[in-house]
Amino acid sequence: MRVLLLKPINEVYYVVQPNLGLGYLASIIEDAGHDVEILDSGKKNLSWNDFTGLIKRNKYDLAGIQMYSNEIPSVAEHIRLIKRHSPETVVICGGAHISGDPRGAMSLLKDVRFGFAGEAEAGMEKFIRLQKEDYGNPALLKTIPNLVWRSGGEVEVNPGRSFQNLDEIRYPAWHLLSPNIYPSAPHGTFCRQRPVAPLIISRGCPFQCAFCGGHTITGREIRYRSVENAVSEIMFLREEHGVREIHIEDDNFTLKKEYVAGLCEEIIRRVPDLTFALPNGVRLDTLNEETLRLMERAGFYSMAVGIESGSDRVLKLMNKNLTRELIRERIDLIKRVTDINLTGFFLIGYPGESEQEILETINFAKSLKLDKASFMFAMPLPGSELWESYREKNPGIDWDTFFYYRIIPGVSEIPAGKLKRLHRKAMLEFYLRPEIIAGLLREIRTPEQVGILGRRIFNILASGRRSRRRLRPVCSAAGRHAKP
Ligand code: B12
Ligand code: SF4
Repeated sequence: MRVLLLKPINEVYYVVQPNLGLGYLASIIEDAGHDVEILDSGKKNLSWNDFTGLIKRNKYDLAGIQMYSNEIPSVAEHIRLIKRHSPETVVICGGAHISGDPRGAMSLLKDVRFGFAGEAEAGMEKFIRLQKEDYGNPALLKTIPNLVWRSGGEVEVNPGRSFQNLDEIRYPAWHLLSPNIYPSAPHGTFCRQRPVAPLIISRGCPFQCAFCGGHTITGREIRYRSVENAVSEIMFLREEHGVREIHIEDDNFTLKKEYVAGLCEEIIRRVPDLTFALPNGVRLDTLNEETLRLMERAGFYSMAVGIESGSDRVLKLMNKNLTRELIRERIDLIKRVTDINLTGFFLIGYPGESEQEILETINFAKSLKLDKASFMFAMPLPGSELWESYREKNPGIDWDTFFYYRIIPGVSEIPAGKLKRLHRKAMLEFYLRPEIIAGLLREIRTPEQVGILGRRIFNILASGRRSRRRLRPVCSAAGRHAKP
């Protein structure tokens, strides 16, 4: 079979980095003897015409599309084009959105034949070995873990199975991801060395933050790869792809201090020349002095931390299990024992949060020893606790708004105009301080990064003022992992 794995077209690509999810699946599909192409629309800056030409030319047997919630309108357009120009291609979807709302996703996208909810490696190993005639065989389809499929007028969601032993999963197909030709502004502002590769070392998180949808993909139980398996992949990336920096994208990488210590020791011993960052955010309550010192020795120079709010009441509402006191104490610790560059993640416009509490968050952010801050509007991500209450009250959802600088109607009780002004205030007051600007300037290492910083400053100044553009949705890669 000829298989296309696609990261869809978006209007804006803020972070463009090798796509691990598609890479893992490509390895499995190649292993089963098929031809796979990974098409990262952001990296290729693909136009709709380019995409149409490609599917007309290649007539793929299978097109697998990764789907974040904000990408639904774009995914729908891709599917429309596939069905028009290559009707025989079977379309299959996976990723964050369908993991959080499998039935809703299938009813929105009628031409999607199959989907995968959650980690798809175990299911894909079986699915990819089916013959086309098996696609109509319910007895067979039922046996495929995590498969979402249509049976009569219903959508079936098979029970999930994820690998308990992550070492059993083959490395992503790095030869199709080519980290060495990705831009130098990956997730987490600037890199210190290039090329950069993202890496997943653990999957899952046992916490239950009410705004988080991660568990619908990776579950609530944390599983780590063995130190040997992780370090071997890092060495492979260095030797085969020239990678100099690793960005760990796990949900809760620092949860197990003994693991982190073991990994750092091994990194110091075997790959002392690489640098590491944690752009996706770690929990402050998992960090202690010993781990921090060791991480810095191993080359960790930048990390993001989930803070979310400056109000203990709102932190409770979010089920974050952190307090202002602990947050301040750990940030002081990080800055006292290391020079690690720190980004704080904050959410504003949380349901039940007052204007006064947002102001407390802004003041709190400014009072902490942070180098950067990201203020995101609360999103009821499918599968999160927030989502459950939101969807009951808001049946017609505008998916386009599930994006970091957009306000999703009906989430906050504060009027949208006021919320935008508060967001702008947060960005301006945090960033327009001499010590923060000086810190950003110190991070610059290449002329290219000057341009990136310029664009980001523009984003800060324009924050909350952007117009909404429709159909061709915007994608960014800020996130829980946002940047200015
Ligand atoms: C790293 C990361 C990013 C990175 C890289 C994303 C990427 N495209 O590779 C960046 C910074 C770009 C990013 C951006 C955003 N992210 Co993000 N991100 C993550 C994170 C932490 C890990 C993702 C990852 O690489 N996992 C490792 C790989 C192996 O897993 P995977 O990609 O999920 O793929 C597996 C399955 O999903 C499935 N699968 C994936 N694609 C496909 C395709 C097919 C055809 C099939 C069959 C299966 C399949 O199989 C794969 C193997 O098991 C997750 C948290 C999480 N627990 O998942 C949040 C998460 C996915 N992100 C989230 C959000 C909110 C965002 C943003 C919307 C943030 C924003 N504020 O604007 C943007 C949207 C970007 C976009 N539209 O592309 C939310 C969910 C979003 C949602 N429902 O849409 C999550 C769950 C975080 C959370 N706290 O809730 N993100
Ligand atoms: S936000 Fe972070 S700590 Fe909270 S549940 Fe999600 S991954 Fe876990």
